[in-house]
Amino acid sequence: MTQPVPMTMGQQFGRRSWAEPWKIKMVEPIKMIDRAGRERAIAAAGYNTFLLRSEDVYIDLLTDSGTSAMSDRQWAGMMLGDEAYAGSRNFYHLEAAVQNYYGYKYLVPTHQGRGAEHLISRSLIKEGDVIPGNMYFTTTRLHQELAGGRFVDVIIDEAHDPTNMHPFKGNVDLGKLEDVIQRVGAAKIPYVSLAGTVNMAGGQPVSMANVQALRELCDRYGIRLYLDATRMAENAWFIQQREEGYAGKSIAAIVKEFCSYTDGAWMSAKKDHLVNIGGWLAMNHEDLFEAASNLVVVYEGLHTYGGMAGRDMEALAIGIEEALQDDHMNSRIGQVLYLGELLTDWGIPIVHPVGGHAIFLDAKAIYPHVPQDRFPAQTLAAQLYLDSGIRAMERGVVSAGRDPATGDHRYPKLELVRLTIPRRVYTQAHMDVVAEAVKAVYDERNRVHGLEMVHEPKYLRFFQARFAPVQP
Ligand code: P71
Repeated sequence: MTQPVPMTMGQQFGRRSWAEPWKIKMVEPIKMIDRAGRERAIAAAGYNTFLLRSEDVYIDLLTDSGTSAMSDRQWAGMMLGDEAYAGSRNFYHLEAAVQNYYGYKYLVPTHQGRGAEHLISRSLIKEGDVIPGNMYFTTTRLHQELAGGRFVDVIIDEAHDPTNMHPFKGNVDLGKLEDVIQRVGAAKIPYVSLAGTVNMAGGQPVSMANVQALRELCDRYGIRLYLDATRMAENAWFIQQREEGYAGKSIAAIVKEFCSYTDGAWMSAKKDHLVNIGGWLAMNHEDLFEAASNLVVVYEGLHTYGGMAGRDMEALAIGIEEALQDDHMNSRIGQVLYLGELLTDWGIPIVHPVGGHAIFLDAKAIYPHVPQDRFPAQTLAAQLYLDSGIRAMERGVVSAGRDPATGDHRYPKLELVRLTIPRRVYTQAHMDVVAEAVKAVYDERNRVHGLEMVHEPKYLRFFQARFAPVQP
């Protein structure tokens, strides 16, 4: 009798296995608390994974934001912090890294992404303005609204369909954009807000052809184009893999070309750039630089640190360089794809194609019997924690918030739970444990009935809202 030959994961999926371009030098212990403890913890957190204590979490897939592992070079850089109040040498290193890899002329540092969103929104948006963009992001849209603007979604329709296999579901629908311009007039549009690998659509990329066409359209109407570059390096990987003519180009070259079609960018460096804190706003126009580098001293700190310590800026400058290496990006997104392949093989409904930073579980498809005002995604995230101490994030009706005009819930088409993979932190074995947990929760799907919201804060409610289980 012949025994089955053991197969590596690569062999099982009909390809050669890949491995991370690093080895582990320091570890942080984690543990799973028992079922009774998990039941107590999630109830105490009001069934909101943002309100759990991290100590009670086993594998933390809440976010890839600020949760990356820094390299030995970055930690060495932390020791080289020049903590002068003004003109720190680490600022000039950071400025050079942004100029070199992203190609923008001027840099304004900020403590994280939303600091930069605040500065660009306050600098450019006037009461009554309209900001078109490729799907909202929570903090981006809130800052646009707080500055007096209104966000209008101009992403292609395919982005709202979790099963559509379009390779660039982050693309702007140029027809929708032109309609908005014609309806409100170019004078009311301070800029188009373009995001790389669109977070709320499932980490879906924008093609080079789309940004080129967008540039032309914006030029025709004299409108500026600013980029949310938070996960632009990941976007570049998809262009390299999927777009004709880019297979032989490096991630760094693709990022630089993409940014050359835009007028500037804001950045949450806590993602692509492999640091635990940091952000920036960069631009080519001097008027925005003037306005933002003045406002930054009011809200963040002096224009040569913007809320970061010197050591943070040094780790960030080094992180930029590491983030744009092809072998890093292959293993980063390779790990996300690995988890996606397992779940797909097991018939679990997720957003396709798999995006750059996370797997998005389709809560509407998993819990078709839970109406959207019973918060299917919030419910699924709580169930996953109960099963195995894995922390995920709701990205559905709770995140979408209320319409400021009508006060009703905004009901997004996508009702998702995000399993976000931190960079360089977890192993393939962790991904196996996650896949098995998702499968266990999926198999029990008919036993849950949803949640009701019992406390709702005014701003960004998903962070602090509290829920209670509903009975059938
Ligand atoms: C993520 C985050 C962090 C977050 C923010 C809000 C709700 C839940 C979690 C932050 C982003 C982002 C994009 C595309 C700007 C920010 C803000 N994402 N643009 O995905 O994804 O940056 O957090 O550094 O202020 O978990 P900031």
